[in-house]
Amino acid sequence: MTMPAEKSISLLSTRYEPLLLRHPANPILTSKDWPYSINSVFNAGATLLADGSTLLLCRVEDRRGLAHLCAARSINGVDGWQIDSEPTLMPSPKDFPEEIWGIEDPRITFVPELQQYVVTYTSYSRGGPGVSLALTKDFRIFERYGVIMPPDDKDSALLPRRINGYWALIHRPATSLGAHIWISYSPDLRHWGRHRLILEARRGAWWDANKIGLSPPPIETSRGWLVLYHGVRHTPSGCLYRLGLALFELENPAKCLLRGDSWIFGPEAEYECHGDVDDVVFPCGYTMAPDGDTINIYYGAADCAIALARASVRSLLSWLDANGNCERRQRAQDL
Ligand code: BMA
Repeated sequence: MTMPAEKSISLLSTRYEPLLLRHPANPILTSKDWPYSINSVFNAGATLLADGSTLLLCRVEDRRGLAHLCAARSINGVDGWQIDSEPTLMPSPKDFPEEIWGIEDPRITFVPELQQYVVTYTSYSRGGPGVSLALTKDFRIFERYGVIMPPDDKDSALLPRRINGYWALIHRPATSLGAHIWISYSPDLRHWGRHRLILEARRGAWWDANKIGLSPPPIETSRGWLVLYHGVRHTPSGCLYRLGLALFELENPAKCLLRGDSWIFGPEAEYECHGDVDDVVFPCGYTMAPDGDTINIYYGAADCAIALARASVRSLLSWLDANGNCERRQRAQDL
């Protein structure tokens, strides 16, 4: 018997095409790969080096529960990782007291004007998480600028070029308004101002209610800055971390052009659902493939491992065209 046309249409519309494809080698890095004793490795920043190889700056949690950063390098970005034999960047609470309880969740931006990588990371201070910044040319020697956004703030990344003469930082302060995404500007990477809320967590039953944050650094496309962000759903059995998409104007990244309503990626695989913290996918970095369209998204899985998913920028933009709206922008600008 053939199905009535209407019925088959509604059945079809309940399916969804996965936009991010998990790599079959997942998880690509775990504590077992580490050359020294650790508890777990997750939430890595990512970049391509000058020779085309991939560098991950991994959040490594030691067996005291405190995190440091450690670099892993691979020619193909999937396997054959060369991991630094000791921590690459350790918390330095003597000079930077805000790092007393560790440093976490780095995002890497290569800045052509400076010919350096800018790493923004969470420093875990007595007052809670803050945003710190360091510059490096080689991921061996770092110039630390210290805290650039005081607690409670995290999930930050620098845009790779100035906007109207100013550096722009996306970050996630937690204020009495909730945990939303903001942008701030600076003439010198040290002094920050013109703070503005750019994307608001939704409320109620939404997947991204109450708490959202930037995931990898924004991806510059001809249509705008493509932003993958995480949303946190509080459930009786814990938090669920999933990913959504939004697009911001190229020369005015405070302006949201489109935002998708549904999440596009969430914990489904075993290594995402079970770990030190269950049900977490948490990307902090991506690299662009030579075709200029495929992105490799590196994400922390269940606060225990690093995994890889691939996506096409063109498909992400088409999905936003079909599923995005800019209603929420109005709301954010009202606040
Ligand atoms: C967030 C961050 C991430 C972590 C996630 C799940 O608040 O601290 O580093 O992966 O929680 O625990």
